[in-house]
Amino acid sequence: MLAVAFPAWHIKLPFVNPQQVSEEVSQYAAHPHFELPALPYSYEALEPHVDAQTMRIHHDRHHRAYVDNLNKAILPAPEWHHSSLDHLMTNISKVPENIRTAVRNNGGGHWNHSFFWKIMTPQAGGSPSGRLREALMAHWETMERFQEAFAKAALSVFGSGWAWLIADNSGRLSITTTPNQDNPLMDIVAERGKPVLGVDVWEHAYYLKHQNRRADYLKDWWNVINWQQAMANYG
Ligand code: MN3
Repeated sequence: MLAVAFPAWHIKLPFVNPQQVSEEVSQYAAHPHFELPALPYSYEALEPHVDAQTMRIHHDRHHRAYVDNLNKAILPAPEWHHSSLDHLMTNISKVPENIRTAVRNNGGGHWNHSFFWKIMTPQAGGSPSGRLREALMAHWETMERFQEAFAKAALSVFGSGWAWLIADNSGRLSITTTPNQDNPLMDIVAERGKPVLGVDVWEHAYYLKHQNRRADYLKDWWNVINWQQAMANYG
């Protein structure tokens, strides 16, 4: 038996009542759906590898701006008001064209940073085990070679963007990069997959401590990786 649920956004109404739409819009403005998640640790918890001031500005100002601007961007599109963030990412090409760039940039920023905070932890250390370790070894043979390849990709991002370790449906791993706030969930990027690890290589992620030395930032970043979270992401 097929039990198919049709979410509200699939229902095409034959007639849209403008008054009802404007009510939904003002309701959404008063109670926006997307919220800034709390950091899962204190600002200084990742010291000395990631400094407290960077964490504070990155989370409280940059991430907050993505959330606020995402809520503003989808205001005129009530059919997306209650979408999950994952659904928004995987269906970004279906977002109305007049708001798509803003939703892509700010929704991507919200998704990417929510992911990024969790992939770091003050209780870092060790290395991945289980299925993730097997998949990493199958591709790169040693952790050192994987980390080298990942750092190389992260260094290759021209300007602002992200480097990702992603898994395809069969669990095969690969490394990819995205510009700006795009991510591998989006149905508009060249290489899609399930993110396992991701690193922010926008200068705002490292400039205060490392200035222009992205390679040094990446070296420090390995010291705060939450491999438990990466293993959970891999599944
Ligand atoms: Mn950032």
